[in-house]
Amino acid sequence: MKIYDSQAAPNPRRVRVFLAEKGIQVPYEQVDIVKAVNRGPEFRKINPMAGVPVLELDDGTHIAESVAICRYFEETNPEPPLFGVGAKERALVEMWQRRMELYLLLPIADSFRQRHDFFKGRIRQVPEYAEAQRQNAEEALAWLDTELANRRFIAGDKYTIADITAMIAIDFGRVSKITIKPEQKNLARWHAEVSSRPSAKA
Ligand SMILES: N[C@@H](CCC(=O)N[C@@H](CS)C(=O)NCC(=O)O)C(=O)O
Repeated sequence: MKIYDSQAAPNPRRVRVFLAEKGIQVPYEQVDIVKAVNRGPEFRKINPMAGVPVLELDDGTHIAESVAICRYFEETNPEPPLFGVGAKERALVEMWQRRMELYLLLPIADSFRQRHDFFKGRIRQVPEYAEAQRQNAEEALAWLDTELANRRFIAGDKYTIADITAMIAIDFGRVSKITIKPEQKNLARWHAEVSSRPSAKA
């Protein structure tokens, strides 16, 4: 088993943080995304969508999509649970995980991808869309600040995959100057807490 990884990118970090929370160690193989090795024909045999991370199982199965990789390890190593326990909690964690993915990580990623030279010639870029998504990301941060007024973590009183997705998204926002505002005190309190966990260094 191994994971195709890239140190500076947010989605591979999501898996590393998740595994650190579970205390699972998996060998990593670095993929040079700066040189676009992930977009070449060899890597596309592993993941036709060209993204990292990818989990390679011992039987040769390749699992891409960081949340799918996390789900695999939630099944093999259920403790501590990071996708919730029981019908209601699992559904709520899924809801918040999807919200963090769709309304926070995606706008933050697009703010970078849709205008930065790194992606020139790799994807179709629409700079106006980058700006629209930057504004959507700023709105999502303001909304999240109000949500976190009433609870400790994103999905409730327990740390979950939703916190990991939100943290890796917000930390990646710095490259597009998307940051927590001084008045967003609930968000800042939450961010300080999740960032102080040893897993955040993964
Ligand atoms: N939805 C995928 C996204 C994968 C993805 O876009 N990975 C980025 C790193 S965060 C990547 O491979 N970037 C390099 C590229 O697109 O060339 C996941 O959750 O794993």
